[in-house]
Amino acid sequence: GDLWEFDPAPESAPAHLLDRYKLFIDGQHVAPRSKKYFDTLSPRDGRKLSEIPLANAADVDAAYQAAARAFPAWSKLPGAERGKYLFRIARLLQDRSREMAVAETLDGGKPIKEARDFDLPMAAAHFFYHAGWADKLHYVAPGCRLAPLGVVGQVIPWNFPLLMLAWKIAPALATGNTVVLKPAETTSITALKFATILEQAGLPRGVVNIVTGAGETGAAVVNHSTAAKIAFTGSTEVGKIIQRSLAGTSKRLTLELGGKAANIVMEDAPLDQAVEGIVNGIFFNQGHVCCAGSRLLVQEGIEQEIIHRLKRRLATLRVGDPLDKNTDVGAINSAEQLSRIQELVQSGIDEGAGIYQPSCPLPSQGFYHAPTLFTGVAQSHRIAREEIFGPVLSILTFRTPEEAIEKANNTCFGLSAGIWTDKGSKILKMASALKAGVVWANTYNQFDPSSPFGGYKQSGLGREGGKHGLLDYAQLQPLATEL
Ligand code: TXE
Repeated sequence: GDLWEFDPAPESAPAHLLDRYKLFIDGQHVAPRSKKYFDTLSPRDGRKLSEIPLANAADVDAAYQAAARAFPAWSKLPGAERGKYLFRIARLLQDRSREMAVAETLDGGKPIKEARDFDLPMAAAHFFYHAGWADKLHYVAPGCRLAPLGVVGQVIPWNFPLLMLAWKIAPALATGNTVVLKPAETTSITALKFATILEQAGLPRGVVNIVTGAGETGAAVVNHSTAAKIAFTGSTEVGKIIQRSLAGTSKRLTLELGGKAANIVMEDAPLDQAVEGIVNGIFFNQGHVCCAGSRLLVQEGIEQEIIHRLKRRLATLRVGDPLDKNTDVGAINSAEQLSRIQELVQSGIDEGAGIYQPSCPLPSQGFYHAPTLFTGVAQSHRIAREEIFGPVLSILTFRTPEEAIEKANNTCFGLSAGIWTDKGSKILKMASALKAGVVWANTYNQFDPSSPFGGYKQSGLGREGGKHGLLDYAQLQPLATEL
């Protein structure tokens, strides 16, 4: 039947989601050597969905050995041949997008319309884009050869499981590396289903290996001696642990960590557009977004008007079952994440900010949080400083553009920012003063595989996407010029 019409009752979840999954090592679906599994729950109702292998050090070692065996042949393939595999993977993601979107939503809690209209098309777009680079690497750095690094270890988070996988795997393969990837423990299903796409694409065995588990498995991936590079997306806390553990090794490292983006609204901003952008900026994917516009900086004269409009708009958001096509704000990814959000919301109340939540009934089963606005927030409040990673917006004010910049930059993070104004000249001036890897003007959460994404300060190291992202997966060797 049509999966978009799929009956959300858990008993009717497609049988393939209820499987006990296997690791994907050396082109085979294998039971873990650890013989251990853990349950993955669906955040929409808190019920068990599947059993996921808990890979131990021996499993991770087998994955690295397979990737190392696959490396010589894969790295020597002509770029055009590698590109063909990436094109095939991209097309297979399109062919299987319904199945993958439903799995993403069931396993992770995001609204099905976002999985369908954002995650799946963007994941495919990343493979298409990098397929195009595979035979054009000589254009990335003219006069140089881009030599692959070897086996790369990749650890990804749970907010965009398949898309983060695409961000990691596509550039690694385009540049001729082989991969050991670990998805996040609450969202492993689409990565393991993706393994079947690799099989369908006929990717040579061992080129991509997928191991599942939690932090300990992640640490085994990061610290394996075969890894030439580690690419990590996740919390700043774990990013720092990884940075420390790699000190003194020659492994390359790229990190994409947390954020606390300022979304700046000037008095002359087009307000209808700005309100939509603010809502999208913080409630997209329940706010589980590293570049979420979680600090709203509003110019004083329009503060009350913006708050009034936001309250009205929040009341129209449909919060609930992520499998419902009309849902705007779905389920929080896990019980742990829900309690982290609740703790920070409580701190906002305790520290004296004003709280507003629309009256929306939340499902009694599963993990849900109402869209939340905090007004009268001071820069010292935890809700203005810490990443909440949930549907919670903190509103602060400023008087002058200079003050806006100062407040926007007053954070240990620097991943993204937004500016809303009628004046193009203000955009350019302010954007160049913002210490953020991405600055959106009169829009928010716009992504493209050709744009390098990454952070200033504690938001990370290196860039992903675009030509610059490729450089983080390669050694530059100057070509000998003819005498
Ligand atoms: O992240 P972790 P968590 C932020 C967000 C969120 C907080 C905690 O603020 O509330 O982090 O989320 C693996 N060595 N972000 O605890 O632990 C882990 O198994 C190697 C922002 O879920 O960083 C998972 O695969 N790997 C972020 C991945 O790291 C380890 C996205 C991320 O999990 C490890 C996610 C270790 N020692 C959370 N410990 C973003 N930048 O988008 C854990 N992992």
